[in-house]
Order: sequence, then structure tokens, then C-alpha cells
Amino acid sequence: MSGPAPRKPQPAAPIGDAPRPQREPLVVATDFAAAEARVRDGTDSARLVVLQGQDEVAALAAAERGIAAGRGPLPVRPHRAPWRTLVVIPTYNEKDNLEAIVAAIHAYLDCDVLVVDDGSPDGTGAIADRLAAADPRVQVLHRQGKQGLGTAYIQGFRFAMERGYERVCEMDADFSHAPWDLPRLVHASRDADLVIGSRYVRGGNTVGWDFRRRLLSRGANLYARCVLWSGIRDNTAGFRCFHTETLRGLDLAAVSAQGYAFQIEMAFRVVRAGRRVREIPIHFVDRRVGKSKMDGRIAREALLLVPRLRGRVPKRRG
Ligand SMILES: Nc1nc2c(ncn2[C@@H]2O[C@H](COP(=O)(O)OP(=O)(O)O)[C@@H](O)[C@H]2O)c(=O)[nH]1
Ligand SMILES: [Mg+2]
Repeated sequence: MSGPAPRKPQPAAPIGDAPRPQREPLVVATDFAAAEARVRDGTDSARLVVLQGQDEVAALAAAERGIAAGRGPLPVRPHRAPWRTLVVIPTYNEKDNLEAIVAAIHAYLDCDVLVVDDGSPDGTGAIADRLAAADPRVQVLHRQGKQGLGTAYIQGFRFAMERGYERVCEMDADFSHAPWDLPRLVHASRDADLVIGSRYVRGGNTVGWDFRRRLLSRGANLYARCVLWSGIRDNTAGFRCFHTETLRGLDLAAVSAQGYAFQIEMAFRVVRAGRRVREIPIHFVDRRVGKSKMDGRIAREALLLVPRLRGRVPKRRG
């Protein structure tokens, strides 16, 4: 699925001319359901204009301007979801990404953002404080030292539950998850308790990962699929939208995993609770700035935890 898209035959370039990269035209979808179908059929969501009530001419112009400015197919105004939505962004050393990702999120979706920073040595926490002071839609939780992705998200989930949010999303700070995919993710939660932005369904892929990362991710997912049989194809994905109500029904205190294992465990708990999971295709792009925090220890954690989940996670009766 991550192979190159089939190319249309191009006329041969005149000798001596460098071949010019062909820009794909913009594709218009009337709403998010149509957008999902387009991406499934191979459209890159970076060139997809989702109208969802916007005037088509104005929407195309806004998207062109956004793309020219390197900000993707911007909508005329941020999309609105019918639910109070909180996007949780865990951060550890994301000083070069945080301000831009928060602005990008707010350009595409009308929502609140919670930054959970683990005392990043690079000063990400101070940037988060500045953003929160300037915008009431941004809030920050500071934690002492790097405590892992899992507990950061659990704290974010509790924050959402305590404050009456109806949807809570997971998203990385590093632009691996495209901000223009966020409204499509949230809208898909209309008929699913958990929506996963998935690399491993038709239309999804990863861009820019080396062979080792691709193998690790594919291997982890194959392993989780074979052991858990939960029907989920991208178990380790970190781009998600939960119904807060669904989270309330889970035993969050029992979740101990931190890295990829955390994502695998959460999805499995949702399935075991008898809730509906839906995967929508996304293109996952490797981070441009900063370093990945995932390492061998996190892979080992997943390897050891997955077989235990079947015995540990309760199944809904009836
Ligand atoms: N608060 C917090 N955030 C973390 C921690 N580890 C990773 N993150 C953040 O979680 C997101 C995903 O991590 P990343 O290193 O990009 O993982 P990768 O995409 O799998 O390489 C990024 O926004 C990180 O800054 C942690 O221990 N605590
Ligand atoms: Mg990342």
C-alpha cells in the first residue's frame, strides 16, 4: 500500500528539458463521508477540498492559497463538529513544532487543545504556556519529567471527561498526522465509538519512513493482529478520536502501557467493551523536525504486553 501510485503516461520531455513535477489537480468532496471515499480510492487528502457547507469557489480559492503557503488545503473557516471536542497533544521536546501545530489545528477545526508536556528540556512547556495565555482554547498540563505517552493521554482523557467534552482526540505534535485530516477523523465518529486514522486500510500509507521503521510498524501490527484478532488493521496508530462516553466505560486505571503498546491496549479495550471501531485512511508523514522518542524499549513493551491483553482485558457479556 505504501508503493508509488500508478502514473499516467506523460508525453516525453523535449531533450535537454528537466522534467517538471506535475501537480495533481485539487479534488472536491461535498462532505466528509465523500472525502473518506475519495481518500480510500487513492486521493491524497493534502489536495482534497471538503466543502461541508462552504461555497465551492471560495473553498477552492482558500485551499489554493493554503497550499501555496505550505499550510495545506485550508478551509474558508475552520470546520465545526457537532460535538465539544478536545485534541490532546503530548509533547516532549517539540519546541519547533508546537506553535505551528496548534495554529494548524485551529485553522482546520473549531476545537479546544490540551498540551500535555513532560517538562521538556527544550522549553516546549513555556511555549505552551504562552499559547494558552493568548488563546482560551488552548490549555496545558505540566508534568515532572518524561513519564510516557500512555499516562499523558490518560491524563488528557480524564481532563476531557471532567470538563464535559464529548469527543477527545489523540494527535502527535510533529505533523505526522495532517491537520487537514482532523475534521474528517472527528466527523467519522458520528457512527463509531473510536475512529482510528489508519495507515493500513485501503488508501492509507506512510510517507518518508526508512525500511527499518516501516518493518517495525508493519511487524508490530501484524503481530497485534495475529495475537488479538480484534479486526483492527492499524493497532499502533496515534491519530484517534474517542467518544468520551466510551472512555468512561473503560477501566483506565488498569491501563499501564506507554508507547505503541498503549495504543494497542486502548483499541483492544474498546473492542472488548463491545464498542464500534472504525478505521479511516490517512497518509502518515515522517516528522520533519525533531527526533522520534520511540525506541527499542517501547517495541519490547509491545512485544511482551500484547499476549497478556487477551487474559487481562474484560469482555462485555451479552
Ligand atoms: N508528554 C509526553 N509526550 C511524549 C512522550 N513521548 C513522546 N511524546 C510525544 O508523543 C508524540 C509521538 O511521539 P514521536 O516521538 O513522534 O513518536 P513516533 O511518531 O512514533 O516517532 C509526539 O508529540 C511526542 O512529543 C512522553 O514521554 N511524554
Ligand atoms: Mg511522530
